[in-house]
Amino acid sequence: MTMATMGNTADTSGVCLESQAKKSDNNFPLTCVLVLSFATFVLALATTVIVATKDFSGSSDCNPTITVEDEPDTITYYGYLSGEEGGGGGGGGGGGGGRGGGGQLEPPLPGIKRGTNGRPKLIVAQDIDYPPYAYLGVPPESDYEVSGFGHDVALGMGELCDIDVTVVQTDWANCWDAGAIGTGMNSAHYHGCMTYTHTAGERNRFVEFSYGILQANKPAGILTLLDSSGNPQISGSSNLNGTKIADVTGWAPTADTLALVDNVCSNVRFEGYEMLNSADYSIYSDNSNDAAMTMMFNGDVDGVWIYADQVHNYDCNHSDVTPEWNCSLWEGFGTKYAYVHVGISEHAYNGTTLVMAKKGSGVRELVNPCLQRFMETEEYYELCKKHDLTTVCYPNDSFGADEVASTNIWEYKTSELPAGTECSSGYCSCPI
Ligand SMILES: *[C@@H]1O[C@H](CO)[C@@H](O)[C@H](O)[C@H]1NC(C)=O
Ligand SMILES: *[C@@H]1O[C@H](CO)[C@@H](O)[C@H](O)[C@H]1NC(C)=O
Ligand SMILES: *[C@@H]1O[C@H](CO)[C@@H](O)[C@H](O)[C@H]1NC(C)=O
Ligand SMILES: *[C@@H]1O[C@H](CO)[C@@H](O)[C@H](O)[C@H]1NC(C)=O
Ligand SMILES: CC(=O)N[C@H]1CO[C@H](CO)[C@@H](O)[C@@H]1O
Repeated sequence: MTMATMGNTADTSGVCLESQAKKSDNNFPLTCVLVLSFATFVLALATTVIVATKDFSGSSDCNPTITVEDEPDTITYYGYLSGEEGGGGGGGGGGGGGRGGGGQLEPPLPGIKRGTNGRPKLIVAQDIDYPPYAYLGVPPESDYEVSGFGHDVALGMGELCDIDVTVVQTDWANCWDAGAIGTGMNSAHYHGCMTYTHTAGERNRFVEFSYGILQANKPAGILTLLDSSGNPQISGSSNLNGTKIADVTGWAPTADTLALVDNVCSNVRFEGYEMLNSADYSIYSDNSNDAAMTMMFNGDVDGVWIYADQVHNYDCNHSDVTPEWNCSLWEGFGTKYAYVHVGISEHAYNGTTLVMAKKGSGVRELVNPCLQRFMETEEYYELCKKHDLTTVCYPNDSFGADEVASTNIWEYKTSELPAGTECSSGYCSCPI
């Protein structure tokens, strides 16, 4: 086996690989199963061997193949189950223990007990510096647990469809790092990471996304400094040729997507710029957004390619969550710096998603049918209201007409900003 292949499979189980390296005879899948089972959970050993043997027997290597059947049209939520097991599981877990509920309910994770009794288990991760999507909860909301819109939707969905959802904390870089899948997710520390934007370009080569839990609500923008008379350092009509732009490493919009985007003020594509990674400036800050801002203030770059609502979300004047970023860096919006572009949407296929998971893992099929049902409930509406997201949620019958109409200023394309919007508001209109 080449190093390249090993790299690809290492995530599923390092244990497996070792045994694979030692044994290359026909028995190895079984060995593999045994080692794997031992490493997971002794109590579940007997069941797991029976189940796993069935699942692995046709597999020519140690990489457990999980078969995702065609979307069943009657069992709405466990798209992950095969027809046979779906019958047992779909009945709401009534089938009980043993074989009936012991099928492959979810992709296996090393060191994690599998879901049983027809209840799939879903372990999803988030960081805590991205309000209102993912932040550190404080009393009375929660006793310093991971919190946020993603967390709430995941748990609500799990309750609706009998999926055991656990939310854990991680660094975003474990999910998605500079231009590639993060090591935490690639090594299957969890099934997926929450509240990622389904961007175009590079992410789709490594990961799959569930449906969006918010409409395409995460437009991109470009920040630049304002001079003493309030004029932006990068003109709104510039194609960025010859400029240096900071990418907020690990965050959408991803660096590659700026080249997919038109400048709506001059109707040309952006090109000829140099993109610098904020992760390479971690001496400034471990927080990629803070590092990118510092790069701009220090003159390392002319602009920052960043979410169009990031300044709003990092405004400590309005935020009621514990800031996990440097508040003073974001002061002076409209005086020291401003967006020279907002409302850029070509960088994404969908807004904020519930789960980003390893490509081909089948997590999407596990989550989507249930998510769709949850998003039709009143509880979804209540969560949108709680997090002040009603205008960007997907409305269902619980939403009042007045709650779905308004558009946030950063969602307008720069050429369509309300007349009279000036850089002093933080959002520059196109130059006349
Ligand atoms: C985006 O999310 C919506 C709402 O959940 C869903 O209907 C749609 O299929 C999603 N699109 C993609 C490309 O996943
Ligand atoms: C970028 O600038 C260089 C040097 O001024 C020029 O030669 C080139 O044609 C420009 N390219 C574009 C696409 O504007
Ligand atoms: C926060 O940013 C300011 C610049 O606005 C800087 O002077 C300060 O050192 C930063 N604080 C930390 C903790 O990084
Ligand atoms: C927060 O308020 C202070 C004082 O009014 C102001 O200087 C600062 O620019 C504000 N911060 C942002 C991000 O708007
Ligand atoms: C008012 C509104 O948009 N209602 C929608 C709620 O969700 C259901 C299911 O997606 C839609 O059919 C309704 O149109």
